Amino acid sequence: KGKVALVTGASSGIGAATAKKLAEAGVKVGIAARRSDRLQALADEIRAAGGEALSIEMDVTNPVAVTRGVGTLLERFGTVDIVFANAGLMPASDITSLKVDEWHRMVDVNIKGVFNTVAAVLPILCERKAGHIVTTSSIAGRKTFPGLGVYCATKHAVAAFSDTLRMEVGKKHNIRVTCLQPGAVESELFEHVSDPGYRAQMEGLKEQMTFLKSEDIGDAVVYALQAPAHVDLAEMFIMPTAQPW
Ligand code: NJP
Repeated sequence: KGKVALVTGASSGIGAATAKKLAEAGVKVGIAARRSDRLQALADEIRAAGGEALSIEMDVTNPVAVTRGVGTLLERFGTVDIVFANAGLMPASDITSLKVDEWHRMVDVNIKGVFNTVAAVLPILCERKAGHIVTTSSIAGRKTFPGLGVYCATKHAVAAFSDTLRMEVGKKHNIRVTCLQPGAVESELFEHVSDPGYRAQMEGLKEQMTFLKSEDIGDAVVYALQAPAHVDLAEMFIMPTAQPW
């Protein structure tokens, strides 16, 4: 309560739901993404419910924009305590399709976006010797799946980065790091699949099983944040009950 969070990927899905859960728990949220109309609507919704929110239009692939975004958060709320580096995309396709532009976009957003976000806030948290960084990896950061080769590579990278960060900053700077590894979650993620075969396959999954709700991930984040100070939920592997792989 009374803490300040930066949430990336907050214009839809997991980020938006988590921002609302944090605001309900009394956290002041900086909600960041590129679609400012979505962010404005979410900020209005959070304020109407009695929370505090600041909409921050920023592209996580641009380190200058991320640093500027963190600056506006600091101007408005004075500090930052929690960072949820969550923005990501998953345009599934076979590696043999050579959709190299999509590979690069995933590397830029899923990996470098996390690096840029963490880099912009880490000096502040280290200086204060307090804070909690939450990243969104995936079940695809633990295993591999055909059609998701590059996505899996990016999510393995996020898991490796997060765990190393945890080891480096936990004792030395009193900063906790939690890496989320969700299974299938209802969101707009599948809408960016350009390969028609994988698009159909992923849409078909929704008929085969009940996905997690984005709110379920928001609850998990709040749970990790509320753990006693000596407890770091380093990894959270959260699956729909019905997911068989
Ligand atoms: O997807 P979606 P999720 N700069 O599409 C933002 C991971 N995950 O909530 O910029 C800044 O609803 C985009 O905002 P906008 C997944 O890999 C998911 O499911 O306005 N922001 C939007 O807010 C990802 O890391 C599942 O377009 C950028 C958000 O990212 C995270 O969960 C399973 C951006 C995407 O929201 C959230 O994805 C799993 C940029 N350049 C992991 N590019 C799942 N859904 O099943 C995109 O294991 N965004």
